[in-house]
Amino acid sequence: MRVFEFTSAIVREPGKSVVNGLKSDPKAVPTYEGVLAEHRAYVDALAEAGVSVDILKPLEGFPDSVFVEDTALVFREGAILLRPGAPSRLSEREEVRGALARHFADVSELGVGEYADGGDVLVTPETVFIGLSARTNRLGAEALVTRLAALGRKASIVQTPASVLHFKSACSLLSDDTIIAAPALAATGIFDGYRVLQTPPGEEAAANLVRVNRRVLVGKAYPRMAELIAKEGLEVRLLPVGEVAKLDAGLSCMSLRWAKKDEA
Ligand code: CIR
Repeated sequence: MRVFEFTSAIVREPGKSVVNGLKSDPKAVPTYEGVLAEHRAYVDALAEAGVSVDILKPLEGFPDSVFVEDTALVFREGAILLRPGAPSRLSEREEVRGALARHFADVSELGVGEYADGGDVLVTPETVFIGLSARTNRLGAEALVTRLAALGRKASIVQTPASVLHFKSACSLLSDDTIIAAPALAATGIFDGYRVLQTPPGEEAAANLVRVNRRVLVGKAYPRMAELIAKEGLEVRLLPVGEVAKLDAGLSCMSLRWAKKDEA
């Protein structure tokens, strides 16, 4: 099952309120124009990679809603509406419900008390890793295992390193059997059986990259990571992420990606 071949994506344009998004560093203040420019470059890169992008309207009431990845999991077989773990983000799920219904016949959802952010979920061909974190609780993770089984996916509950917000802040899938991981996560052994490429020293945040078809979207600030990916024979598309990084976000957070049946 190829899990990095995508025909379709949902994104949400940032609102001006994005400058009030959640962040761990109070001194890091992004600008609306900066986030908007990074978002536009990202949408262009998805389109250039052959993905058809559904762009949802900005939501001023939800500063973090540009990080649409945290609201749902999407597969060619169907979608799962999540329950984001940050109180200010919980109702973002209601705002994405309509878009999911437009694209998927089968949409299940997490129930009351079952919290999970999409940023804590790494999909590989064999297993879906669900990282417990400050946003994803055990009830949510266990409920997800059941919902994923209904879509024919095996899942495994793991621990997100305490140093990062989301599991995928520290890892991503590069190919069917290759995972990019920050050293702290690679050292846990949870990816035993996969080929693991570690992020170069000082470029740990580069772990949040996105493989889209033959292309890999990589943060512009990570030249050594880009070099490593190019050596793997994949096309690198460098993207600016300095402003979204101030909101503890990266490239994967800004889209929901899937392959439509019979297209990929
Ligand atoms: C948050 O704290 O929820 C946002 N400021 C950043 C979300 C990043 N999402 C992701 O990594 N999937």
